[in-house]
Amino acid sequence: MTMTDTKKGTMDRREVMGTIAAKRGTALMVTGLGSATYDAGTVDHPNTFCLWGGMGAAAMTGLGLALAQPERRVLVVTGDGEMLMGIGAFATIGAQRPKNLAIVVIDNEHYSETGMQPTHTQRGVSLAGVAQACGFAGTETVYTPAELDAVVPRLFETDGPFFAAIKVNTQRYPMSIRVRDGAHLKDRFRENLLGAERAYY
Ligand SMILES: Cc1ncc(C[n+]2csc(CCOP(=O)(O)OP(=O)(O)O)c2C)c(N)n1
Ligand SMILES: [Mg+2]
Repeated sequence: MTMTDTKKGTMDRREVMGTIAAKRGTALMVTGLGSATYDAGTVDHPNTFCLWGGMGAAAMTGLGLALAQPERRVLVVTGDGEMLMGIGAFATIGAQRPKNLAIVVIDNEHYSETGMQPTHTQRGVSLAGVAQACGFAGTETVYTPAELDAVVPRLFETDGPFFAAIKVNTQRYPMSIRVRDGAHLKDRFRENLLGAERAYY
């Protein structure tokens, strides 16, 4: 495989999120700060835990959840900047190899929230290449809706860990989510997953 990604993305990030969310079933989802969390807010679900200000922790949060909940599928959806900040997570996930974990990066090749500074993926750094080198069971870089449709079932059905970088265009959307209280978001997720009895003790 080529270890650099140089083609440009044309897909719309909100359509990508909608396509993934439509197939999530009972999967638990963790979203990284920035646009991935705002995208997820448009398809809000109590089984989604969004990181809301902490950068670089989405994949590791997903790993912890996947290890704690081996019977559930866990999907992390984050941005290229957020993933680059926590890039060591690939090595830890590769060492643990949780079968129920998939990571998606919605890769616009920019730090959108802070003003569209280019990230290293714009210069050809391949996150899929890093994930593959770290021992992920499957990795893809996705450019087209047809490729996306082929990848989505692999997020939820095949043995992981699986990684997909989904190249999108640079469209920016309003940066808002309906529920902004981090403690509430955490409690909502735990209660939905564990039941009220176990969520707080
Ligand atoms: C430790 C830390 N550094 C910087 C920031 C500021 N920050 C918030 S969002 C963001 C950009 C995120 O970029 P990316 O993950 O690519 O998301 P997207 O482009 O989809 O918005 C940055 C730099 C932060 N919240 N925390
Ligand atoms: Mg980005």
